Amino acid sequence: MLIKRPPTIPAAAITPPAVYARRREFLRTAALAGLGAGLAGALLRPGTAAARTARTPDPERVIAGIIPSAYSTDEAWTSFEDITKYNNFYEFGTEKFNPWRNAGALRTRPWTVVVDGACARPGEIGIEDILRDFTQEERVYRLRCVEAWSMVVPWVGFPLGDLLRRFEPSANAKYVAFETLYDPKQMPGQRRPVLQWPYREGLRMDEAMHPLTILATGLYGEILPNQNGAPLRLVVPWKYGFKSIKSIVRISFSEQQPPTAWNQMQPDEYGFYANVNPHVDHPRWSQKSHRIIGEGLFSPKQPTLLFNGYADEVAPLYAGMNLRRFY
Ligand SMILES: Nc1nc2c(c(=O)[nH]1)N[C@H]1C(S)=C(S)[C@@H](COP(=O)(O)O)O[C@H]1N2
Ligand SMILES: [Mo]
Repeated sequence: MLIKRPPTIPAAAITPPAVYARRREFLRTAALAGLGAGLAGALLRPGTAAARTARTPDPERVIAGIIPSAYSTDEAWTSFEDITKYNNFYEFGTEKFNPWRNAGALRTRPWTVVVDGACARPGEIGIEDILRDFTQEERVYRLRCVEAWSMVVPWVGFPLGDLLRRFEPSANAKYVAFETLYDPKQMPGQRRPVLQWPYREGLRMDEAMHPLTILATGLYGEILPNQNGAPLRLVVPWKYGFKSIKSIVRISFSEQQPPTAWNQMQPDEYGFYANVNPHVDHPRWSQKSHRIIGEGLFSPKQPTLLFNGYADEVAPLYAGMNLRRFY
């Protein structure tokens, strides 16, 4: 798909004052948190600054008190336009532009997430409590889709493990299962059996507790647009996009590996682990390289890195595992 884009506008010409103010606030918070100049410097790389200035923040949607995360990459951010108009969210249609067109009417307030299964304190938590109780961080992560494109997204979110611990998972909880809202009235895609609804995903417990795994509540400093999985979605930066389940209403601890929407549909195409891995091809295409959305159809392909470049952090999770078998 060819994406048309306006010519690049010099950052300084269009940077709204609010963005400068927010950037200064990041630096102050970073200094207070003792994160040091390296991180503050990374946030100010020219590419990063240019990408973020393409967006005038919507004051109604800004999330207060966001702190920068030490886990961020310093790559240039994909534009807000590309992040919000090129999505997979089959509940709103199977074309990349469908979620942007169709997800607007989804009601994301009030919103409750049930947490149950193998844990000592099953219960539920509302989205407002989630935003209040868990420190919201800005985490710039790559998101890599199995179809050979990637984005660099300034997510807002917090470690999934922080939320899971509150419900006291049992020692025999080996997996965590996630479920999207099922509501065909609001999600027209669910009126057709494109996937087995509701959309489901799962992680092994150690993957879920890894500090790189986050629940995202926003992007570009604002609450999540519906098409990106509002009000709460998973982001696992070393795995393929489909693991990043959107609009989550249930999280369940389990002793058994849970079924996932893509496994149920096409077991040999979409494995449970779905680690970004250039050495294991998808049955229908190579996974050795990909394009960065926003750099154009004719931009050079990037070599895909093992675990999407996060190997130093996550390779130990898979020590001794045959990743060809568990793909
Ligand atoms: N509920 C739900 N979650 C979903 C999907 C979906 O169709 N439904 N698509 C997945 C796929 S295939 C990808 S690539 C990512 C895309 O996330 P993005 O729209 O934020 O880029 O969402 C994932 N999460
Ligand atoms: Mo995907």
